[in-house]
Amino acid sequence: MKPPPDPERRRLLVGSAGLLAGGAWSALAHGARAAEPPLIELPVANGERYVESFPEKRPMIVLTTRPPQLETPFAVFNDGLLTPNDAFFVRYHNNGLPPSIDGDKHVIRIGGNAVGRPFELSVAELKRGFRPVDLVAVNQCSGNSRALFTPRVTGGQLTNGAMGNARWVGVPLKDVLARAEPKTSARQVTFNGLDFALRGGGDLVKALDIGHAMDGEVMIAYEMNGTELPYLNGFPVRLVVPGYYGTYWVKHLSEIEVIDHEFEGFWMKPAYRIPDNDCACVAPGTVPTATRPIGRFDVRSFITSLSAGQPVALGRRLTVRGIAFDGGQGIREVAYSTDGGRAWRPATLGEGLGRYSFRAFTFPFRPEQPGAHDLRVRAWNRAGETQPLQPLWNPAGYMRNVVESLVVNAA
Ligand SMILES: Nc1nc2c(c(=O)[nH]1)N[C@H]1C(S)=C(S)[C@@H](COP(=O)(O)O)O[C@H]1N2
Ligand SMILES: [Mo]
Repeated sequence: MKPPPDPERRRLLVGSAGLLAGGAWSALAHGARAAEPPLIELPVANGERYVESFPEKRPMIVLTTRPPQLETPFAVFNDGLLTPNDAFFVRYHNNGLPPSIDGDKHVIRIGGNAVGRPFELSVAELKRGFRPVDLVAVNQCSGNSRALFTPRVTGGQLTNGAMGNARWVGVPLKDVLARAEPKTSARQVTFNGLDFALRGGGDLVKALDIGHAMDGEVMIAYEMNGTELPYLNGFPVRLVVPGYYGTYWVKHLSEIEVIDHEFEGFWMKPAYRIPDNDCACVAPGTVPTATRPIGRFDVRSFITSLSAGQPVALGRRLTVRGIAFDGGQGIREVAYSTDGGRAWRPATLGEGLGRYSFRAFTFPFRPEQPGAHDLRVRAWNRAGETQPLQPLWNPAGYMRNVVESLVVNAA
């Protein structure tokens, strides 16, 4: 159900009526001593993590509390193709979160040296004055699965839960930019949000090439899975860049600039860059000679209905379920192996919600021998791109997509 529209809608992060009234942060904000939250052990070295609720979130795997960085418990991906808002992962770079955000009164400024008519747009005007579009798309952090890199790399030690699939409603960025009358000198468009760097560090500003920004698919979204965006996922508006890593999906969007040059802010250079070669990889432990900004997702697939080490019944037939996705070509095929990658057979593709969505698949599995069974899945997209059988490495720990092995135990 959609909440009724409320023009005075405002979100408070701190305060008695605010989002912090419950959960982990209220204890921090008020200096109270919180009860020890539950711990889980992720299947990586130093994998101990707290599991805590944050505003509008069910218990999530906590990477850091300030800023909040929350990973989705992997079992959620087996519940349905869309990731519920209260389980959607959260990533921030900086400590400074706005204590309150206006809903429909929040303003986005559109300007820069390559527009003819800079203007300001409230969220109410955005919703009223433009034709909405609706798209299901995966948001995935560049560093999703980083904790699985060998040798280990620095950065948030995420397992596989820094991704999610949602139905986004918003306005094509193209239509908003057109109103500002971009000049022929326009080269890039930059995006900034309300969050900020409290002590040092750089405000997160991201850039897209003008052609990409004007492709009609990039969206300023104000709805996620049929309701307003949760505060921690960008309330009241965020950029949705279908098929591209989450770093470009700027939250609490407040400033858009069309510029006549290539933007070189910290979060475009040197951050969020990948080796400038076909595999986006280098020999483990080495540094790339040339880099480019990270772009589209590579192809990935995961088994969701079983977890590592899970006991399965000997001789009983199981239907194993999973999800696959890529950067927007769409998934063409998923293969599976139940013997550690020696024999492969086609899985059955299931429901999909468009070429930017998770795509479901299933395959049958009947363990005939007691003991360990090594299950693997591998997807191909419509361009023939697939997942490597051996892991690729880069120093930032981005874009992991190796065919993973999931070992279950038959008894
Ligand atoms: N304003 C703002 N937007 C941001 C970020 C941020 O730090 N601040 N991080 C980006 C990164 S790196 C990712 S992976 C996505 C994560 O989106 P989510 O927190 O809604 O899951 O937000 C992006 N947008
Ligand atoms: Mo990210």
